[in-house]
Amino acid sequence: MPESKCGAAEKVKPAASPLSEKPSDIAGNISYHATYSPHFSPLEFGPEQAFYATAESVRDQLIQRWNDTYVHFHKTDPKQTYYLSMEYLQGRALTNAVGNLGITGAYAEAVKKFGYELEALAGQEKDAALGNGGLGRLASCFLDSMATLNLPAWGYGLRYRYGLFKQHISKEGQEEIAEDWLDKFSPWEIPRHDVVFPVRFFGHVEILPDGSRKWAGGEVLKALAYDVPIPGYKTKNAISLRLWEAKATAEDFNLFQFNDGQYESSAQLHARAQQICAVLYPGDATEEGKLLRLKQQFFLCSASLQDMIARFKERKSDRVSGKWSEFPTKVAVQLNDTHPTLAIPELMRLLMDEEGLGWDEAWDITYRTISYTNHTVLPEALEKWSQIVMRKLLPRHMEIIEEIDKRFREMVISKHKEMEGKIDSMKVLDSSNPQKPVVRMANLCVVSSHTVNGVAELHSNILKQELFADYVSIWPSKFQNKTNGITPRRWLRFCNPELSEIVTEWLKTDQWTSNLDLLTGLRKFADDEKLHAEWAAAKLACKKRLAKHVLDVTGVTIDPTSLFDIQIKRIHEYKRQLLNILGAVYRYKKLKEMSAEEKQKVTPRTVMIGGKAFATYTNAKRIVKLVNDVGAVVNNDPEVNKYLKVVFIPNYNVSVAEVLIPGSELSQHISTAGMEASGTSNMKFSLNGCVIIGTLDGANVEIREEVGEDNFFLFGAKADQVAGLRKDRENGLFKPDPRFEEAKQLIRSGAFGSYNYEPLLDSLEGNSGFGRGDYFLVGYDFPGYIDAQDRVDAAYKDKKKWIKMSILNTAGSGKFSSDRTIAQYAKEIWDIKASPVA
Ligand code: B1H
Repeated sequence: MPESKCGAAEKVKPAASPLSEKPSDIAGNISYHATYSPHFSPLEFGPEQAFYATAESVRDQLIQRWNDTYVHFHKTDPKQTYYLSMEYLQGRALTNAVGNLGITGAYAEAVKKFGYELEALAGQEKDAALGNGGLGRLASCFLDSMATLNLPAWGYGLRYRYGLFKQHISKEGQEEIAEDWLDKFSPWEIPRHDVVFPVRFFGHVEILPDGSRKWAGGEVLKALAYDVPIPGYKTKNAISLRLWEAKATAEDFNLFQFNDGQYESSAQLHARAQQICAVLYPGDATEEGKLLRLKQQFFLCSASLQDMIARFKERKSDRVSGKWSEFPTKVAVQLNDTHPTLAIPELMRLLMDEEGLGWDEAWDITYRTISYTNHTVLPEALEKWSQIVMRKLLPRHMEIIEEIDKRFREMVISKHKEMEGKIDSMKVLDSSNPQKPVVRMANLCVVSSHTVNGVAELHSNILKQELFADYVSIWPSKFQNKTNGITPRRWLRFCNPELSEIVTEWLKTDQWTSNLDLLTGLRKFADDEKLHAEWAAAKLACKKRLAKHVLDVTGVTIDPTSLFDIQIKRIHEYKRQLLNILGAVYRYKKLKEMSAEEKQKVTPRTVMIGGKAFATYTNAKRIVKLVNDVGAVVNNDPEVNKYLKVVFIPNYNVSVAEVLIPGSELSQHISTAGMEASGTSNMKFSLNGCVIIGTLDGANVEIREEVGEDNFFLFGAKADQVAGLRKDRENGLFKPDPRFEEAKQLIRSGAFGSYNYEPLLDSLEGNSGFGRGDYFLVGYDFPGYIDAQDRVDAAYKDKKKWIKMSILNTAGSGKFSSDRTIAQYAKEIWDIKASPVA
């Protein structure tokens, strides 16, 4: 039971105005919320209660800005972007909100009056984890930049009841537990009982007397909006993340059945509504799972588009012309990957069936409104939906998709005869397997969007040269690159106050927080001894904070003077955590073979690996287990544990990243070249003065260019070699390095326990097929990786050299601000302009 702070609240005077930024008024406002927005017994004012009251007080500040921004956009009626995403990884909001509003100091002082540290209260908050990984976190960084750049832009998503699962590590490996982020309530969301739209599923298409078509029947749920205000940094603008919740109403409740004791059947639609927003990414191994995922996607698209259209009409009254053709001059819709593709047929349906437009006009509007970002070229991640399921769930949309496909094929034949032979791979509907005809969602996006973009130079080139090459001949200017970015507020300013202060002091300005290119100004001090001393002290402080986290969550003590080497990301074979752990196993073996004197020369290292494996991805779970098993042996081996520790960081999420990244010195971004579209944690590490060991993949390529080749440990096959190397392997031309064999052999010998690792190790052997035959080229890249690690060890011994590399990483990170990325989207895709609240 936390210490009761009962009575402390009453000592503080009520606030003069909820918006005062004076610490005493803020304290009054907090005490007001503790009393009048009560969620707990009035006798309690422990850290948790204090967090909620503080958050509600901050929310007052946010709502004022959010209201002002809403009214401002309404009056000025600018073109507005809507970012449609199935995922947002918002993490915690308190520190970010007070930081962006510039009231951190005032709030810190205010909560002190109750005997609390702001940081400790911030630690009470649960992460909003409505996303899986990079794609969801990118969406959240983008919202921060949209608000900061004063852009008229909103995000739309789903309000999942349970976010991404909590990862528990047991003797068996990873276990998944539902993440109850709404366990109490979220202080940041505003339920909008005035914003509700109907969303239909199933049913049939009716042909009306005038020949028009209408979707009818089936079941209709309600979408209820929850608004999460997103404050910009140092601006009065606050935009919205609008999350939809599925609901059934009283009309759907069968009181007769209920009174008859048939409780379950009396509320069937309510149960189905709950399923829609129950979890992010339900398992889709079953047909039911697939159907639910498709329902989720449509639910997001339909509610969001109805909302946009309602807003377009609402603001129309102030415009001279109210024509539908103006819609694309007022609305831009960005699809975050193919997950919200159904926005395309749904916009067509709404325009034709609900608003009475003809096909050509509706198509012109849709095409000019929609743009699509591709985030992956992995074949298994390219969505394909069964035509049979689609027709059952969304009969009218299936008709529209068929018509889009037909018109596309006709267009190719009439205008691009030379491409006729390519139609089969370009068309939207693939019925080549009559048992399993599918809709190819990426093709539907490319055909229906005015712009398609990749997320890093290399990835965008692969899209143009491989995945979408045929379309480039038809639409040469449709394809663009927008290299991803990260918000410098959360990912340096707020998560790493130690380094931020140094940067501000040496640049003599804190403007870098919203103009990250200013970091290049650090380059001229890269050899300055005073800066080196300050830099090293800041890093050490962050490493100590990280060591404390590791001790708290794993019980393992790590040495803050050892080299902190981190790989944190979703566990996936293409990301090659297996290469990392095999490298650690090899290092362990060499240490065991060394004499005491030889060991003295070794660079002590702590290898940390963290990340969640998708619940049904067996090999990824085996990797988690292997890392834990290797750690258990290495960390308890007195002969080596002064020189090597291996730690699995459980339950990696946004707030854990905020502790790990500032404390890192080396970070691993070692995917098979061509497979990681961009990566964004690589940018966060580099920004925090961490040196990268990596392949020429995704955004690594551009990071290396920016920070300088000497400040990046490169190894591995290049993207354009990968196909050839796989072929060589199939032809028996691959000769494994003996060091690679030694590492695998040690695992096979049972040195790390008796768990059956054979299926995992077997994936690295043989010469054929996906999953076997080392598809991800771990064996091929292993020797280059070990050599690069040797270069790391040598460089780390030279403290001066290392700190200089660290400084030059931070100094070269300006390009990777999401402010730059979003400014490019705004200008080159959305055609929207800043609209600051006066
Ligand atoms: C990325 C995904 C993704 N690409 C399917 N694709 C999903 C695919 O739930 N699903 O079905 C969820 C997510 N995520 C990542 O996007 C890329 O792998 C990263 O390289 C990239 O940095 C990130 C943001 O662009």
